[in-house]
Amino acid sequence: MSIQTVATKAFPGQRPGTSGLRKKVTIFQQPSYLENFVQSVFDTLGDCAGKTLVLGGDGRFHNREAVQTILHMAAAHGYAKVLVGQGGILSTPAVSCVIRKHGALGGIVLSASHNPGGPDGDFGIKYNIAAGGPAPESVTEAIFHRTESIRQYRISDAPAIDIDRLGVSRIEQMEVEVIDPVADYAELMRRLFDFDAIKALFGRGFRMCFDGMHAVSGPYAKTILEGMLGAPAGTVINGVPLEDFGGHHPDPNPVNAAQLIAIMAADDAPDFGAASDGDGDRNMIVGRKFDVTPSDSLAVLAANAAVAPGYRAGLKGIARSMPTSRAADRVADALGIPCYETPTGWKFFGTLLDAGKATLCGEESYGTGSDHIREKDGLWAVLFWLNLLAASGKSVEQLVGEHWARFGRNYYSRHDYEGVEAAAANELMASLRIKLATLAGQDLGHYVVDFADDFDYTDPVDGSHATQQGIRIVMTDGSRIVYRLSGTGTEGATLRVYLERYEADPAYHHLPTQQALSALILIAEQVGGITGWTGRARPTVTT
Ligand code: VG1
Ligand code: CO
Repeated sequence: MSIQTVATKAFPGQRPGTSGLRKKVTIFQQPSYLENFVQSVFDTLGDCAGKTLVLGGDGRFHNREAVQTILHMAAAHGYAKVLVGQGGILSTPAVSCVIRKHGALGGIVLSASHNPGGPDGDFGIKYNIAAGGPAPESVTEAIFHRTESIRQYRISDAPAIDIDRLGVSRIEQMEVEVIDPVADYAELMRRLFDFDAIKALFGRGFRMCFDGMHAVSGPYAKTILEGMLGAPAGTVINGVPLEDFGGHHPDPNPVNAAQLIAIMAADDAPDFGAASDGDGDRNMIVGRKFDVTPSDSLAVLAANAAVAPGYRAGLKGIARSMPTSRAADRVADALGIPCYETPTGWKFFGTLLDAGKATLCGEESYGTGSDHIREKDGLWAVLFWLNLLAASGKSVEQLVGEHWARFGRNYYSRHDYEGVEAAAANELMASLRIKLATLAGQDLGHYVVDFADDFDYTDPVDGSHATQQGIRIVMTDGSRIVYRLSGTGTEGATLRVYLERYEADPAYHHLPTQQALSALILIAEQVGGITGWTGRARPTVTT
């Protein structure tokens, strides 16, 4: 056994996007592709002697091979120890939890999250820092620059080690500890939520359906819901992680989680439904014949946070990504706490959480979380809802209806145009940027434009700056249209159009969402020229 130095050539395009480097599996299977990126991470970190690394992924195709490669490279880089999830499995929130609990220098998450998996699907890799969250852009950019000039990587030639058996083994001088992927995470959840109350709720015959979408959250949900909380066996469906997610898109929205939506629409529907994504950091909340938008979910949890023991002391602040609806802002106002607006991507919440400025965070893309870790957390949100349902004795629909009656309703929808030609998508954005200066004051029929800009963010904690984070057209009544290009896709470009309208009057709180937003949808098309640029008459996915 010895450490080898292997010559390599740089690959173009190894720049991390919204959440890590995501590419087709076939690209990651090229010799040295993963090695180059990992060596660039290690080179950026510098000396790792005596340090601990956390390693795991969502179990998608290529996960196991990648785990072995990274273990052998970590051994060649001087790490004292790697904590790896059994079978190479760790959800994204579990990685964050384990890094923090064990004082690791950082962690590597192997996932392309909600993107499809399998030999023809996507793979991904992301580095998380000691606080437990995704590396900030200063670090991801440094890693990217390193990938452009890399000439060699180092790796141990020791044989592959068994990652299925719990316990400690060694590669060179480095200790490898295979850990239970669920234990640390479950223990944290038990401290945050009133498990006795939730247990009593299930004891009273409360029924729920959790859709693991054949992704990583299945084992977590089974242990916590069916094991610790006594939910009946069968509460978790599609609970076994598969390398190709059963051929589905592990993206918990009403379009991709059609099976759960059908179950929740049946006459004998359970009381509560939920789903999580590929790597377990997203959540969708569903009531009987009633979907909760992620933006509303954040606002409802914020307004009721005190039901959960972990949040009884109150919230320090709320943070949401810019395109997320402003429902949470109204709650922050009522609570007399600040509400921060950040660019899309969980990495922008890290500084606010570390500085104690925000307690809850959320994104419209089915992401919710808090300062308990530094990633969004799917099962955490589900447990928070269960805690609220147990404490209130109300249904999901009742809780949301009462929330709207108190705060008003922010009608909200996101229209995605997937797999659009990248050049056309960029031109659409460029042509919008040119129009920005002339939009303010324009009368667009139902609405008058208050201001229009390209969202630009200065982090209030570390002063770092992010530009071109989404074009927003804000109307005088607060309604908004936001256009942005996705940073997580691997094929062409995806245009996201976010639409929001506030309605104070409870008499108008029960319109179909697309109908309530129809005037804004028309304006989004007129101003953006979406059909002209993309050749698409309608979005591929509407959530
Ligand atoms: C999308 C979402 C964003 C989320 C990101 C990672 O990014 O819009 O809110 O943080 O995915 O989520 P984009 O750039 O495609 O819009 V996950 O669960 O895929 O790690
Ligand atoms: Co995810």
